[in-house]
Amino acid sequence: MEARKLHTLELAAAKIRSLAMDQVYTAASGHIGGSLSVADILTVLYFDVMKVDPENPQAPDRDRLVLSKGHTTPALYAALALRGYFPKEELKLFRSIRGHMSGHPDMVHVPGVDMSTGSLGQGISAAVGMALAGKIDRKDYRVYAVLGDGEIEEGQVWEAAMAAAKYRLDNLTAVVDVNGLQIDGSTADVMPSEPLDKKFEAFNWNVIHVDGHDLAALEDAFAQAAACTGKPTVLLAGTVKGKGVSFMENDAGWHGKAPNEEQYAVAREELRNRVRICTDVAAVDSMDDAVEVLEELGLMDEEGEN
Ligand SMILES: Cc1ncc(C[n+]2csc(CCOP(=O)(O)OP(=O)(O)O)c2C)c(N)n1
Ligand SMILES: [Mg+2]
Repeated sequence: MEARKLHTLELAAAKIRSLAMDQVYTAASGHIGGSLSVADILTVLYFDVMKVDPENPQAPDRDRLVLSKGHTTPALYAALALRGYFPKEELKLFRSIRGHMSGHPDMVHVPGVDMSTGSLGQGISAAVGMALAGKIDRKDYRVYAVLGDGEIEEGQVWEAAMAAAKYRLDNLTAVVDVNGLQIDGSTADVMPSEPLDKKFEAFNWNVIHVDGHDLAALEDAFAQAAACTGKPTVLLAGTVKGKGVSFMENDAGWHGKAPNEEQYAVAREELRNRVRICTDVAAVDSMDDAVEVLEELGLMDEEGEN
C-alpha cells in the first residue's frame, strides 16, 4: 500500500477509536472493547475497499456491509460519520432518546446502515440473503459481513455458512474479529470454537488469516477474497479487544462498560495522542483534509476504482 494512503487510513482508524470512546462516555453505556478491536477492519472497508456513495446511501449497486456483531455501533457510527453519511454532531446523541443513534444498528433511521442487527447470528444470515439476491439479479455488488468470535458460537452462523457455500456466494466476504474474548470471558472458556479455519474450510469456504490491525494486510486480504471464485471467503482477523487504550486491552471487563471520568481522561488522552501522531505523519490538518487526500488518491469515488 502506498505510504500516503496508509498514513491517511491510519488517521481515519485513530479518529474512529477516539469518536467511539467519546460516544460511550457521553452515553455512559455502550460496547467499547469490540468497537476498538474492529476499528481497523471498518476503516479499510469504508475508506478503501467498498464501493459506496454517502450522498446516495441506498444506491442499488452499492456494496453492502452488515455489522453482524451489532453491539459495536460506536465504531460503525464513527466510521459512517467520518465517511460523510451524517454529521459528526449526531454522535453526541448515541443511545439518547433524543436521536436515532441507537445502541444497535438501525437501518431505518441511520443513513449507511444496510441491516439492523444486534441479535448475534442474524446479521450473517441477512448478508447471505443479500449476496444471493445479487447473484439472482446479476448485480456486481459485494456483501461484507463482520462477525465477532463470540458470535460464531451461535448455531445460526453455521446454517448461514452452509447456505453461502451451497449457493457459491463468491460475492460474500465475512470477517471474524478474532479478539479471543466475548461478553464475560475468553471464547476458549465460554465455548471453544477453534480451529476456526478448519471449520470454515469444512463448510466449503475460502479461508484467509490476517492481522486485523494491519491496514495493508487487510486491503490485500479483501482483494484476494474478491478474486476467489465459486465460494465465499472468510477473513479470520486476529485483533486485540480494547485496542489502543492501555488499560482496556485484552480485558473482557471492558466488553460493554463505559469508563468513569478518570478512566475516560486517560483513554481520551491515549486515543487523541494517537490521532495527533497520525495527523502529523499523514501531513494533513484535519480528518476533513484526510478525506480529501483519500479522494485525490482515487479512493472513495463512486466507481470505487482503488
Ligand atoms: C443472540 C444473542 N445472544 C446474546 C447476546 C448478548 N451479547 C452481546 S455481545 C455478546 C458477546 C459477543 O462477543 P463477540 O462476538 O466476541 O464480540 P466482540 O468481542 O467483538 O465484542 C453477547 C453474548 C446478543 N446480543 N445476541
Ligand atoms: Mg470477541
